[in-house]
Amino acid sequence: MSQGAMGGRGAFILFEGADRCGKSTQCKLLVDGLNSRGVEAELWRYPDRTTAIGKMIDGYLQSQTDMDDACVHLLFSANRWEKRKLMLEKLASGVTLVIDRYGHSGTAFTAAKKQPGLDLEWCKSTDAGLPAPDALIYLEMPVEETLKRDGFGGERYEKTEFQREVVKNYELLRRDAWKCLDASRTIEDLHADALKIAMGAVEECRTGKPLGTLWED
Ligand code: DGP
Repeated sequence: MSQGAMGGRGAFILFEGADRCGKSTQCKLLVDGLNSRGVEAELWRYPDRTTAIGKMIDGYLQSQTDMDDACVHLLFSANRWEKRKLMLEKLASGVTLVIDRYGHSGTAFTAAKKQPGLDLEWCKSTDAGLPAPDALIYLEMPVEETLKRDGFGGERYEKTEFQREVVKNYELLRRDAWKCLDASRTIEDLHADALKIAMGAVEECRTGKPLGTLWED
């Protein structure tokens, strides 16, 4: 029986971390793990490059286009707002969403540019009111380690100094409720922990935990 059929809403499980920390692998494994335990789960990621806004972001990330820093921040944020309604519908119907990046990336990455006016509070403000995650799994890894991983270096933000600033911003955003996992552990170990955290959140949401909003914690 699906989660929706059993009653209760789905959970919003968020993965955050610097580039190449292993989020995408863990997101996929978690969705498979949840589905195989009878929890209907979907994988989402931000930016969602399939929408019209997402295509503009994609062009920017691949350095095909240039854009004002505030403007591109607003596009990333709009990309989350444009999917809010669907997100609420999915969660209400009992589907658990495993999401790769969200407003926390939005703030950590834009604020890392250190542009006048684009401080943490301004960056956060454009996402205020979006649904908040029920569990935030933060994959921690020294920037030096992520640099050694395959595929690093292709896109606009994949530069050592920039990633260091991103990690500093995550530290400023960090809350006690975050589940911080050492991303240098094995894929299997991380998955086991992520699954435990996610199953806990799924159960809480099924039994009535209300959905929060950013940044009310
Ligand atoms: P990904 O598809 O997860 O590799 O993300 C693409 C890149 O965009 C990555 O370097 C992180 C960055 N990013 C993700 N979300 C946001 C956002 O909301 N704002 C900014 N400025 N950057 C973001």
